[in-house]
Amino acid sequence: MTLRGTAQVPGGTTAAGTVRVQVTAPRETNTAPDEGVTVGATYTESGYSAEGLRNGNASEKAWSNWRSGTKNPSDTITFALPEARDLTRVVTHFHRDGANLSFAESLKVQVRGADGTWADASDEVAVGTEGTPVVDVPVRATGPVTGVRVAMTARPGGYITLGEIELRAKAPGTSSDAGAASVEVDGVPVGGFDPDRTSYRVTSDRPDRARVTATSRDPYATVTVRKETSREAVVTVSSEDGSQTRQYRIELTRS
Ligand SMILES: [Ca+2]
Repeated sequence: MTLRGTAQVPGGTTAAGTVRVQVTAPRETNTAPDEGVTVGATYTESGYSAEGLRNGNASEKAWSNWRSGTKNPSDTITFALPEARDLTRVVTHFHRDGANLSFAESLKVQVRGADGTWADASDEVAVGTEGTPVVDVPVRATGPVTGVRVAMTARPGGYITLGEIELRAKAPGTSSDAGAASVEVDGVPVGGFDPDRTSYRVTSDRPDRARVTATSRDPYATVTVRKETSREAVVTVSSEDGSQTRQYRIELTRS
């Protein structure tokens, strides 16, 4: 939908403004690597960094809470998001540190709501010791969140190493709309254009020189115009997600 209004320009003048709102089905992406996301830990072994938990590489030893002597009974990784997001799942990739079972015994996900308060977003989830655990936790949240914590409880006397944490969140989907909004011949919109009708006959003073242009219904779709013959042009609209294409055949006749 398109909303039209008036923008107030500093200095007292106004300008016409247009906002186009496109509603799509959401898709899910990992928001942790996004610009502006920050991550920290309650403790990190020297030489490692929580920052390595959001670099897209799950199979590295990015973060460790090893220390000499008594090990930490628990540690927490905290992400801050630059804007509130609809979080769906948190996926924690542990790292197997040689022969050591360097995994948490259990973990819990907590989220910070738009009001700034932290709340549990999962129960305590057992991590297990088979292979290299990947713990995929669905998030319970009543709305968008601005922060995420993975609170880990260590195995008795053990330490923890991690490769990556994914923050799966809803993101705008891509459109499959391959319709044209209008087709123009020499800048004049084709009369009676209907996005679902794909063949037109248009009169022109000079059909061989007529310039055919088109505008897609979805601004993220791509439009190409090809002159098939001196009297026929084909407009092709390809949807943003690449799944759909539609061709409009414009026959040009002498007026
Ligand atoms: Ca990593």
